[in-house]
Amino acid sequence: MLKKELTFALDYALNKGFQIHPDAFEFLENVDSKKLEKIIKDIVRDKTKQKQFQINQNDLENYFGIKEDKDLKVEYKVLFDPSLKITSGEGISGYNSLFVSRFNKLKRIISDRPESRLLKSISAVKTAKTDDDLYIGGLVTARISERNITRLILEDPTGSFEGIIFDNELQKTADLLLSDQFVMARLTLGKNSGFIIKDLILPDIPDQASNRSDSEVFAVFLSDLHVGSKYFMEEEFSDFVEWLSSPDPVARKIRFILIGGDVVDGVGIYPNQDKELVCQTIEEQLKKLEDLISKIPNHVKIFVMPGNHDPGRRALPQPAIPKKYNSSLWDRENVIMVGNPAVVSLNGVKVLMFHGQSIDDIVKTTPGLSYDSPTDVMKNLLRARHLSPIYGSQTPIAPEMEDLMVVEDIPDIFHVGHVHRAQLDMYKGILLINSGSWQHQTPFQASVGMTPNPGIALMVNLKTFQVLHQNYNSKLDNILQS
Ligand code: D5M
Ligand code: FE
Ligand code: ZN
Repeated sequence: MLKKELTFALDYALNKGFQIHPDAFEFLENVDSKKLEKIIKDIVRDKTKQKQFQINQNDLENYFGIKEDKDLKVEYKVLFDPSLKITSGEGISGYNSLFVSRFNKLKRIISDRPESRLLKSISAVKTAKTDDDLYIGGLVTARISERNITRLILEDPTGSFEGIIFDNELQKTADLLLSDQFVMARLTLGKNSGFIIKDLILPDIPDQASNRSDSEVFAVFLSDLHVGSKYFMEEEFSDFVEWLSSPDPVARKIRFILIGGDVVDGVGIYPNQDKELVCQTIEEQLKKLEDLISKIPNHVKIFVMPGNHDPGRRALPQPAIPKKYNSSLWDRENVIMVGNPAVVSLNGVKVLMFHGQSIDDIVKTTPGLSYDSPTDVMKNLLRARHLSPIYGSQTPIAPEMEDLMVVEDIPDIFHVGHVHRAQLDMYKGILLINSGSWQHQTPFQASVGMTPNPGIALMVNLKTFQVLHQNYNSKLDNILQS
């Protein structure tokens, strides 16, 4: 049966002598019913003036201003996707290869620095007899703070090394080191044959010019929808999707949407999750996601990356959400399924996407970092040039032959989710975005004192890097930290 607002609108037009084309009829069925009366009256008035008495889809697209602007350049490319590279080495030998690969990749990255000419292997340094500075590079196996000193243990493929840090400032730098991250150390031989660490040098991001889009196209950054959870903000998310088809001048320039993981809430992710789900199967959850994003105009490309709630392999790097759970989502022309992490180029702007599971382990072990400021954690990841260094804690890491979590390619935008707090920052010319969430605070989050700021859509002008947002959370007024 037709909604009464739609019946009213159709009767109104018919009484004025209009015909309604079936395409227009279908379009009107999807329009917010509260707005129907005004729309039909406006169009009837305009077309009567033009002495035209048929209403077709074109009229409605003109009215809403959603006719695609063909002049906007839209080019995208998936530059890195682990989905096809995953090999899964087995057990101990797998992890060995992973760490050797990590060491080698990061040594290559740090070799751009002048000091690295002097870099020696740990075994060579151990037998050195010199008063000159020595340089080694290795992965952090331990940092131990005792009274006034910090002991640091590093490992490279030739052996293990222990050095002492006396300097207070350098101890603070050492406190920020993550387990298993790569660092270069400048040392001198101490009087009693031990090594004193004089400086710690991270791979970090060099100064660089970032890429910009030639045309003024916007990309929207979203994550942590948690579709299927009873806390998913379905109404607010639908309002946002509807806004994408509105005459708003920014909405009309949106050509990309990037979803940074936890697209669905999943099944069996935490104890008694079923009591907090409205869709009890992965298939149902993904179908609902598909229904929601099917209302996004076709000229908007949607990149979907998995997080720790999504189906597929849980260990990092994660392949894209497997097609078997929803093949029609995979087959949609404007949907691109990628793994976690992934690098995509949008009109030449490089975006590194990572769900952000490693943040849990990092905030636990690093003084001064917290869930309240995810972009500070993101800066640490960039300095380490690694997305998930800590091995053996909460974040599962697969024994890959190659370490695919090293940040080899320097992005223009670094997009992370997971912590459910939208936040923006800049680091060495890289725009840092934590894209928040579309899930209300869950009982678990309340129990650990986590306050999310959900319901904000962040969007970036890829030409100017200006960031705008749409807020769908009526409870938030001062929402964005940056
Ligand atoms: O994670 C949502 C947020 O909740 C994210 O900031 C991590 C945090 N979280 C999730 N599980 C835990 C545990 N077990 N301890 C502490 N903090 C946690 P999401 O991936 O959406 O569930
Ligand atoms: Fe999440
Ligand atoms: Zn998550």
